Amino acid sequence: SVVPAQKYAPNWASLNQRKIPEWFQQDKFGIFIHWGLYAVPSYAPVIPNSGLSYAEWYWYRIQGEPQKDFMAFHKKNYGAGFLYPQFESLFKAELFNPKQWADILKASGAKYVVLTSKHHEGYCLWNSAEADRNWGRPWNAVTGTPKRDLLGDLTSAVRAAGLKMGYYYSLYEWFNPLWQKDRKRFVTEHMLPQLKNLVTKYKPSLIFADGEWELPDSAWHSPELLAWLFNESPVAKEVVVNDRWGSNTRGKNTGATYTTSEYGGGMNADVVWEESQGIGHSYGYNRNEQLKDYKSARELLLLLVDIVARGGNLLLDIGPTADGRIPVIMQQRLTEMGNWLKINGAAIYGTTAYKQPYQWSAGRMPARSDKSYMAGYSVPDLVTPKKDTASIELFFTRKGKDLFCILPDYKSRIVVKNMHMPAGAGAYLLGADRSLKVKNVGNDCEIDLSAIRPDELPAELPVIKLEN
Ligand code: FUL
Repeated sequence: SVVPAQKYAPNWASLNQRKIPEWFQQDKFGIFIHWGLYAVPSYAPVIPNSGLSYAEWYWYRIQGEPQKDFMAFHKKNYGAGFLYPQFESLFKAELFNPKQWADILKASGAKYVVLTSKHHEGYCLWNSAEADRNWGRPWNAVTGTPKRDLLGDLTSAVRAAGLKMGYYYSLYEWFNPLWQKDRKRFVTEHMLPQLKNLVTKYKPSLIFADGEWELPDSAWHSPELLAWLFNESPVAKEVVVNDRWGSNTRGKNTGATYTTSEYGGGMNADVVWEESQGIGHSYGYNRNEQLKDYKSARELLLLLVDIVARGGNLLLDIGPTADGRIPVIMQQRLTEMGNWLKINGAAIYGTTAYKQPYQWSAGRMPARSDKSYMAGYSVPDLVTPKKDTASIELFFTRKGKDLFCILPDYKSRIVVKNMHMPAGAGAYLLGADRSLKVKNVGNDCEIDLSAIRPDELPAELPVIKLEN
């Protein structure tokens, strides 16, 4: 019998020969879902740009490294003797309707979904031989209180809506008894077979590994696991993986893996990358957040546009509730984003960053960092809000020879400095069947929007397509 040649060997030099499947960079926009037992207390202090505001870390904050806000909240509402695993019986997902979720996810304009199959707490949204072992109690949604394969049911609905399905999977589990006793055995007897079960059974298009920092990649057997994934697994062709495979892998091994930034931290726009963050300051649902803590639809669109203009993807997170709902305000945000994308999606999907020295036909484009090319607008740099307030006045994305200019605000006349429109090129407003007047003036190019009143604009953040 003929044994098929193994394309990739279990080492990074070989694994990095595999290029990231194209769909990932084309799709641009995904929805992250953090759902687990932490949805029951769903509490964290609201501290922008701090991991302390992550509600999904609740267990660790009361038991791993106790933190005062979490401790006080827990004691007051559940009692000091109430143990985190007792939340399991309160995680019922009784209103969970996968079709409703899929409709909302689809309406956002996102093309892929990434669900927490298992976060650091170890509780799984699907069942496997490994799930309950060592815990001495049901520790997954099928044998536990929901009595339902939450992951499987959502996967089917998401796929039926035409979106790709991927999973977040934490390599380690804070308090798994086997992890605490014998890490080597945890890796070989628990983590590896469990992740293989997830892949084989549900065939994800993407794996967002996490919780990798406790051990180096060799101790996790990550190169072997990825070789299996890329050579033999049922998703060998289309699967996309992130960069969290060991304490030594984040931001490295670009080629096989994409780089993950988190609330702006760790961003590197020179590689294939994906930014993730929530609508507020947490991934898991945090009941302690107020409306002012949530980004508006306009801010979320600016975030998306800013990231895509730098060549990245946005994985926007939502946190469903323990009873199985996507909070209505989150539904509203996602729907508004989708409404904008219906009109302006051409400027997002399948585009690349505009990068110097790119020549737009005979024209010249200004550098992304040149803040002088258009005057008048100032929007906060949403990816790194702490660092600076960049005055980004016009975002560019590119598709083939066409350029898209995304305007944070309406202006009757736009001057793009140091750019010339080539003869025969046209300018159009997306969503409105009108071409715009453009002329070259000196070194610059002027686009005239005065024939369109602001109230006639097809969308907030209007997009001008410069078509060659
Ligand atoms: C981090 C985790 O610790 C957070 O809880 C969250 O899941 C984020 C996407 O990754 O490393």
